[in-house]
Amino acid sequence: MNDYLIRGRLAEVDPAVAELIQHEQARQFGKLMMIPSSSSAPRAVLEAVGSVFHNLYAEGYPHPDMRALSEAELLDYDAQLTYFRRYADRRYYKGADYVNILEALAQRRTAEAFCPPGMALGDLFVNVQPLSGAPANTAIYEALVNEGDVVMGLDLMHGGHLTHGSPVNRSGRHHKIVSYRVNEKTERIDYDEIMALAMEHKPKMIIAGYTSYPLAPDFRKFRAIADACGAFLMADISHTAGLAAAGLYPNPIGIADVTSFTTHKSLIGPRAAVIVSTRADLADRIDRAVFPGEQGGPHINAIAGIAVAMKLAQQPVFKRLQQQIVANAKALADGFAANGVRVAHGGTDTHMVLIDTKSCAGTKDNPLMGDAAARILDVAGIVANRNTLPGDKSPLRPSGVRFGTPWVTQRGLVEADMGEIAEVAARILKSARPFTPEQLAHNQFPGQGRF
Ligand code: DSN
Repeated sequence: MNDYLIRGRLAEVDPAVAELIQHEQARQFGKLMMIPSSSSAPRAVLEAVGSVFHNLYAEGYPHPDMRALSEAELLDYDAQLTYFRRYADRRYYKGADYVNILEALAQRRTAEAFCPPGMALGDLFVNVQPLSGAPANTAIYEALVNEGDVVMGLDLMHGGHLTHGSPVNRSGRHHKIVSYRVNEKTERIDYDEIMALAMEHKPKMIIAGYTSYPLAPDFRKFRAIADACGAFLMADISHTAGLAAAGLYPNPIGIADVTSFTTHKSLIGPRAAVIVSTRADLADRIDRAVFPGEQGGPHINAIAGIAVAMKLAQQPVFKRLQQQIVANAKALADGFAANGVRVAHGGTDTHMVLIDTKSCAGTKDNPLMGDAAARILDVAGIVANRNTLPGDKSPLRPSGVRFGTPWVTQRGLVEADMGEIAEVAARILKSARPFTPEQLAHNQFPGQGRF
């Protein structure tokens, strides 16, 4: 049989998809990509993700003894393959000869990148199989709480993630969620309020770490609250894992019972996630909750990408990148404030800035809202996302836009560029005027309709 279907290049086999990829490449290159959960995966990561590891099924885990091996010992193929052929492994499929080495390498490098001072690599139990952040968090619920148990997380509208108890997510449907909120005046987390709420409702798990709250939490204060009410503490640092690995954001590992994070945001790795626990008594529960509880076969190619990303995350150049990401976010926030745009939460400690688009244009009864603002900015070449701010009534009518600096920093932009972006974005948003189709047809501005 002709091997055309196997060996044909994409442009020959499917010119339509090949063209779409080219358009997308041009879009990513031609615009300022400022969605804080996005970054540009290094070529080395993409090579690993696009490798033949993609072709495998390997349900199960590497042998637990491999946790104790150094990178040199893991890469001693004679020793590893001899052991594998003599004793086989815990996988449900044969053929995991190299998968076991790869997964153990990804686990070890993750431990190296995130091991806090005073702990040993062996104290960290790392699971690199979650397909992404939501499945990772769902597995943690599966491991630590039962249906109907009380769980506390930050309200979605104030910066929590869907999986932190939103009623439209299964975390919210299957558990009794008591959301904490930021103080609406300061727009900051209030630990006394959280402690009082926790003592009143006695949650079984408390979640710290956020999706659209730009300030750093104090994980030790959360630990004290969790201890006081007898809860597990789960940290979700999906957004800030790159910053934490570089020492620029508090590292919850060793403080929280369990920490989850995606590897494709500030960590600039593959689309995947990791769960780390420092409690030996929970490690097996978490592994079983990921597989077979939540998932089937892991994406081995993504695990290859994690191994590469965790090596990169330990390089000095990665730390410099993360420092610039944070410096750029602060410059962006300052730039917006200097141009008369209200910066929500009073600024940023991270890679993320939220602005209040109501402060840019419109009236009290018809303000510029986040969706229209994000649409206008996109047309102008600045890609960000609409986002709720404290005080909003519905996630469908958010009054903010969320910006992030990882991708533009990877492209070499610095503080002065952020000032320019803030100035241009402010000017564009402030010149927005509402209109009706009739007014538009007759070029009648300012109008009275919708933005
Ligand atoms: N959807 C991601 C974000 O943009 O923050 C989180 O999962």
